Amino acid sequence: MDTYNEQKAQPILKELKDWTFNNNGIEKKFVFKNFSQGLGFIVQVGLLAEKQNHHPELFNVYNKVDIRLSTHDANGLTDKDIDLAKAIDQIS
Ligand code: H2B
Repeated sequence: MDTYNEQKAQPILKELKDWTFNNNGIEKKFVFKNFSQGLGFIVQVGLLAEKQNHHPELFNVYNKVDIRLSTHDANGLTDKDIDLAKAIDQIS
């Protein structure tokens, strides 16, 4: 599967909302009112991930949720990550 390096990812990042390229993946930080809102979001992201059979790295501290997307099988950023990022943008 083709991977995008930071330079190749630039035009694609413009189609996404506030994702940044880092360490061969893309990352975004979300802040919610409280833990419960953040947890609800994590569950929604989990359902999208299951639907797409592509899974995010999730990090949660109280009302904050950090998401990192990269394709482990390809060792980098692929269209699978872009598709999941677009779906996450739709629900956030
Ligand atoms: N998610 C991510 N982020 N990277 C992968 O390489 C990956 C995945 N592989 N979800 C999938 C599942 C693979 O392990 C299964 C067997 O399709």
